[in-house]
Amino acid sequence: LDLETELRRAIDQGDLRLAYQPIVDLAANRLTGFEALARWTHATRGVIDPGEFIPVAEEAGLIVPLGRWALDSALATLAKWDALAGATVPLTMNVNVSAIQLARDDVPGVIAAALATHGIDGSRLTIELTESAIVQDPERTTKALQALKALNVKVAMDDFGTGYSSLSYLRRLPIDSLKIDRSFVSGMLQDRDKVAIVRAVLSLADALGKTTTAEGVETIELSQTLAALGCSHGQGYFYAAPLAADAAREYWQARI
Ligand code: G
Ligand code: G
Ligand code: NA
Ligand code: MN
Repeated sequence: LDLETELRRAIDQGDLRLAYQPIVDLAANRLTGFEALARWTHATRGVIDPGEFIPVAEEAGLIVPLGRWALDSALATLAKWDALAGATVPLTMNVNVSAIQLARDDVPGVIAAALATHGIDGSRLTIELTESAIVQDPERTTKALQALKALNVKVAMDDFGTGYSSLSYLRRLPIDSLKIDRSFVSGMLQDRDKVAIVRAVLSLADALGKTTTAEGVETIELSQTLAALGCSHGQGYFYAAPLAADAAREYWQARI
């Protein structure tokens, strides 16, 4: 069977899982939430990377059911954690939304329904969009982001600096935060050019009133340097790799 057929079946059978990577407030060294990342463990092929199956899902139109599943599943996890704690746990959830999903599905409607189903306040959800989402269909993206704003849902620009979109979108669109791509962060202590880029992004974000999350924070030195430069949040192996749901629960239970 080809990957597309197998992926279709995996989505139908509920074989995909979400992994959860911690996001930390750098200045306070405090856990604030998780990014949900899709994982597919195939019976014979083993773990297949999202870098491999997300493009297949996008081409085959499967990104719509996959994206709906990811949103529902991530919010179900938050609701489960709330129930476990007997109160609303002070954690946020980031979910990736593909450009093609945004163009083909009623993403705000799907999100509104999932928030209601699981009793989650919109302010606890952040949608991570890549710059390509904006380039693909600026008008539709603008409408969708405005509808998300009405739900109090936050929007983060993922992999910031690696795409092709115009900086003017940052002014025009309701984007709350920038995720600084790992390629600029890892190794930045040994590379003046990377530091210059990170500083420039932080300065831009600050001037525009947006928060920032550095990806690929692998060492304590990086976390301290980024905090000193004014980056608000960090994510990376220094804190934890993406964790299975139970391990993520243990992670926050030990810290909250
Ligand atoms: O987990 P990993 O770092 O390998 O993920 C690589 C990329 O795959 C992420 O940066 C993200 O862009 C994408 N990805 C992971 N999970 C999802 C998902 O549920 N939906 C979409 N659209 N992309 C995802
Ligand atoms: O940036 P993007 O979301 O595409 O990348 C996500 C991928 O990066 C995931 O596969 C995740 O496992 C990986 N990742 C997460 N944190 C780190 C890190 O600190 N260092 C490296 N090298 N990879 C990381
Ligand atoms: Na992402
Ligand atoms: Mn990313």
